[in-house]
Amino acid sequence: MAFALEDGFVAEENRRHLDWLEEDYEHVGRRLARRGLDVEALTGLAMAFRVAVPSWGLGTGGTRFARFPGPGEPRDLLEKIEDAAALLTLVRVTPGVSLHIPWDEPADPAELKAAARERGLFFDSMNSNTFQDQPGQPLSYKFGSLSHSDPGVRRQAVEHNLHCLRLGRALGACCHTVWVGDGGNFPGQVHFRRALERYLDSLRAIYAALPDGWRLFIEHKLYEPAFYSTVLNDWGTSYHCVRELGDRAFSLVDLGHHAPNVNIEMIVARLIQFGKLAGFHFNDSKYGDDDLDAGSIKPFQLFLIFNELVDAELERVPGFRPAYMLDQSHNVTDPIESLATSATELVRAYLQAHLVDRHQLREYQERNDALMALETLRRAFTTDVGPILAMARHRAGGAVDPVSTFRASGYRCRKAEERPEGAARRAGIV
Ligand code: LRH
Ligand code: MN
Repeated sequence: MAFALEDGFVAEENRRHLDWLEEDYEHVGRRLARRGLDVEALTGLAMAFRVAVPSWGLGTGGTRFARFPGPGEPRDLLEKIEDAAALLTLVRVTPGVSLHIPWDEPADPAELKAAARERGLFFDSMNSNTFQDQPGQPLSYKFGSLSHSDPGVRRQAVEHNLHCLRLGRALGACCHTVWVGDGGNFPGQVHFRRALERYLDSLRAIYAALPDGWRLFIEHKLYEPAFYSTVLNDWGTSYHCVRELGDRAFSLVDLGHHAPNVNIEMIVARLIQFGKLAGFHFNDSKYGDDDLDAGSIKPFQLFLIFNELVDAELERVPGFRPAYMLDQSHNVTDPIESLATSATELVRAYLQAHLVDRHQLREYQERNDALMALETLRRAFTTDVGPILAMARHRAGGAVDPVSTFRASGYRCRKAEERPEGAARRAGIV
């Protein structure tokens, strides 16, 4: 019987924290009450927050230089599901799992769906992969996929996406995410307008096969693996494409897919206003698409993004239904610990955005009082909501302190015994 992180163990560990938690929770409650804020309502919001986990983030990630797998790595889909269940036991906000095909091609979809459901998990977005060639694949994606100059390659790539849709239906997923690495490394290599037209044409074939009730997400990216031009390079091009495709197509924002210093929160506001925000691949970065842990490098930017999201949520903007997903590469940390702390940083930014006095902010904006407008946001961002996050996890049956509870459980050591080294199959990126 595979070792699992039990609710009872988590509750046992929590008992060591309850005294200070109650005290700190009371204190933050009193402070927020003075600002007209209800700590119980905020705790409810934290408990209701949801973010999907990338199956490819449960194994150790790497770079083009190397990957250093850790002990007890998940070697197959079922072991990734075990680890996603352990994460859910700790933080309680991650029941959804995003799959990447063919990295996660299940032998038996029904068996996989059942294995997930019995652990309180479900499948969120499907993700296609036409940025790598698979063994025995007739035509190569070396020079692109959905935008390739060869109609045969485009058909092969479209067929792969249709396969992902069929699989996703069997697994009970609800949306499909398309990211392609198509582009060029040198000026002149790719005709920008014809390549985009071919890409859009291929997407039309995928959109036409979208199961009822599903949404199609397309993901723009400035560069990599192409280093001069990328066919879907920015949000503007993405917005044009989803407008062309139809009501069930939306633009997904991966935080790492923008040039340094781009105002991502403003792109989010635009896509909300245009009714075309799919949702997010949350992560963080210092330079390129570093896929670092969310909130680890630019926590204020993460807060400002959630400030736009909460503003739209409170205004009940029509059609506003963003899908939150993590998309990270855990090269030097335990994937479960990174996913637990990253999920927590998203809930933190979301809660802090709910602390913004939006009535006051609007007044300052109308009066062009720039400094007090900034101060209004800063006051929310600098409010410690840690006790509320911990209380929300505790009330939901999760861990007051996820990382210390995970380490105290010895989960990874037990998995190292259960999952002997060397048998690990490539579980995702590189
Ligand atoms: C591309 C990307 C995309 C995935 C991949 C794993 O950089 O963000 O979302 O398919 O990472
Ligand atoms: Mn992504």
